Amino acid sequence: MVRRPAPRALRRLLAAPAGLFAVLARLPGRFTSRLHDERVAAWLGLALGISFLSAFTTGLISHFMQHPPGWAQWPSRPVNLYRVTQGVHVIGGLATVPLLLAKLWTVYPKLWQWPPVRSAGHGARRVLVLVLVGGALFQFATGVLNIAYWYAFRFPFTTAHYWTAYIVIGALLIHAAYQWPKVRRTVLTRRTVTTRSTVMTGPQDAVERRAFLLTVAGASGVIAAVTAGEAFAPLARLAVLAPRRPGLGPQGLPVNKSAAAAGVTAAARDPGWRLTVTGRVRADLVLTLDGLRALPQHSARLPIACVEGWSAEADWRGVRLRDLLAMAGADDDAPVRVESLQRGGIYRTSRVDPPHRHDPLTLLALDLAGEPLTLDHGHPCRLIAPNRPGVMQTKWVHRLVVL
Ligand SMILES: Nc1nc2c(c(=O)[nH]1)N[C@H]1C(S)=C(S)[C@@H](COP(=O)(O)O)O[C@H]1N2
Ligand SMILES: [Mo]
Repeated sequence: MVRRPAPRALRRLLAAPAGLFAVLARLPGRFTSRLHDERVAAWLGLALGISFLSAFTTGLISHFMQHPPGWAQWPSRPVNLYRVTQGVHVIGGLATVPLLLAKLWTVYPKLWQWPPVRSAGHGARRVLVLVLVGGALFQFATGVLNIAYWYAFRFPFTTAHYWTAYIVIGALLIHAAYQWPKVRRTVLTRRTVTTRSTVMTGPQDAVERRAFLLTVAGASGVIAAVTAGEAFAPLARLAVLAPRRPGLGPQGLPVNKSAAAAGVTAAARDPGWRLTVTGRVRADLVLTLDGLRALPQHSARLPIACVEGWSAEADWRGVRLRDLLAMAGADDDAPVRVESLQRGGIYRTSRVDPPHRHDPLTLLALDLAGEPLTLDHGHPCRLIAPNRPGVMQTKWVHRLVVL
């Protein structure tokens, strides 16, 4: 039998993997910048590790403030605690983006290691890095889209962001444990080591390395500077990247959800509006707006601290929540559910646990900045309490249910 040569197309097809291999194997040689360096990677890794741990901790604080586990209650003081933790979460998170990009660029040649898997352990470490990088990019992308109010994704942001955080931090801890010797060798000691050709040891290299790291730190600093004003009023004019700014909005305060968007305009304007205190009370209490105004009024200067990072202080005035609950004869230790006129949406109600319930600064506010609340800020009345996420400062309140 005569063996005919394989058709040309088939030969090409067979040659393709070999060709691809040759291209890939040559690629690392093209990463000529001497900044693809172990020490640069270690410095960036250390900064990223600290930043991720900070984001994780402040993220957990925000999550558990909104979904308190049965056995723990958040204190209502210090007044600005949540404002600070959430500012650190969002502004710190944004400032981390240049660090992550620089780190990915620095270690990029490693992604082209050939062969891709050298052993089971090596393969596992590479999968871990893939999870870490993928998870981190996901957290940044969804976080940035969320604070820009661009809900481009179909899944619920908070749930996805919360659960991915555990995956990222788990992968990070294992990665950090594995990389720690490198960090110690390169960052935490002064000794110069010469391993592969990518390690830079000369004085010129040190200058180059420092310049690169300073540039990255500078980029982080610039991002922080142009967003910090969304939470820190003295920098408000610099906050060109912030979606909300203190001082901008009706009564000098930004609005996240307007009355129109919440679909409450007619109900909130209805002269027949009543506030009802009900649930586990001695007797239901029903008050008109004039009735509420006839009760002792108290002032409080408190911030709205939105989960999206912006925050702004304002002067509120209204009735203490604890006075209303006492009038209705509510049980002292019971939590309270504050209900809005709003019909749908997850933020139409919020829960007030005893520490906030008893705090004299927790008000059912009627006035803001010396005038009755505008419709968008929650007319006829809204909850305002210290150390509490903005999403739990319920607007257009019409019912308090003692649980
Ligand atoms: N009923 C109701 N209350 C709400 C919201 C909402 O969507 N519905 N949004 C909350 C959010 S996310 C924030 S940050 C604050 C903002 O209050 P402000 O618009 O008066 O600044 O209101 C909160 N109260
Ligand atoms: Mo918010």
